[in-house]
Amino acid sequence: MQPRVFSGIQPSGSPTLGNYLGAIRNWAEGQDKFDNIFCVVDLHALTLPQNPRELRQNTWETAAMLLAAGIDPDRSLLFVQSHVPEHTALTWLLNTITPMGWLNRMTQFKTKAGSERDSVGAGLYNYPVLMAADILAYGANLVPVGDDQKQHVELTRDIAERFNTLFGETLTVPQPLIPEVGARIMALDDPSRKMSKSEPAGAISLSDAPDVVRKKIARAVTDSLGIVRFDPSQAGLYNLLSIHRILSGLSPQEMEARFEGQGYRVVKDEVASLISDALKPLQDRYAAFQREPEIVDRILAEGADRAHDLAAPTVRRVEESMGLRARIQSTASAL
Ligand code: AQP
Repeated sequence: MQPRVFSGIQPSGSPTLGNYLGAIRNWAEGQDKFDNIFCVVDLHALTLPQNPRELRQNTWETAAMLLAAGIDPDRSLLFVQSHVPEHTALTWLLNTITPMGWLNRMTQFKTKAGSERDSVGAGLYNYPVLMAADILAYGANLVPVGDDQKQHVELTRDIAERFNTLFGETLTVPQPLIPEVGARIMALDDPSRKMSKSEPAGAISLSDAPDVVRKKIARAVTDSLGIVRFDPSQAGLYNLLSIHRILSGLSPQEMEARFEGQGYRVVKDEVASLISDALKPLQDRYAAFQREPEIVDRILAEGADRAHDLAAPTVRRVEESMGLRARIQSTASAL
């Protein structure tokens, strides 16, 4: 049997080049190697304020983008998180065995809550437990994610191990699968911060037209050294060269030789062209889904039914291990 992978993406804005290079592209490429489950995690998006109309729109757009990026419904299960109630049911159960101290250590909460720690919703604090439920409900073996989500997958492992120790072997303990290159694409306007869909100023959206990509890359923050080296201390340039490397397949040495004696403008022009060339087929397929949105709706409806069939037995086992459903069972056996 192939190892099962589970991964999700939040519809918290337009998917970005960071999401694509760090996650979606690898999901699409790995489809023949794994038993694949991909999810648009709208309940996670709700952990920060969302406009309901925009959330609905972003959920559809994100699902259609995944399909346009090559997620194939014949090889992968694709659905929307809130369409499968087992995710929230399992979250509650796992919450009861997750120590607060573990959640206090999560860096994403610290970054996202910032100075608003006391006023953000409790859902933001519980975000990692919902993510653990997503993964554990399907018995996933591997979780392909960008570097930023590694800590959450490690927490998922801890929760699964704690559950198994407390109640007996029930949950599969997953492993993170982090890409060697592209695990963290940085914001164009501030290369010390990762590119994020909720901060569009520093992001390339997967739907950006070539002229928009060119303008954004031209404005990307670099440095005043004027030497093209593949060196993390030149953070802005390093980010652009990392994008180049993934899309062109050139090694760092080949890139340095190619750009020797050239200014950053040449690098930026090439990076912009590589991005637009990579996005073009994806954008064409996305436009086709926009013309026939019912295709996406049908794939998501079928995906939710199949996901429910897979997750329900796990949640049932978890409930029974924890001592729930006892009355229902004894009534049933008395009949
Ligand atoms: N900048 C990035 N570089 C590489 N990988 C990235 N991912 C996100 N940003 C980058 C990976 O994309 C997948 C989906 O991410 P997500 O939507 O679940 O949540 P996120 O990591 O919080 O992504 P964003 O774009 O930054 O969303 P917002 O702005 O809502 O917080 C994950 O595998 C993630 O690692």
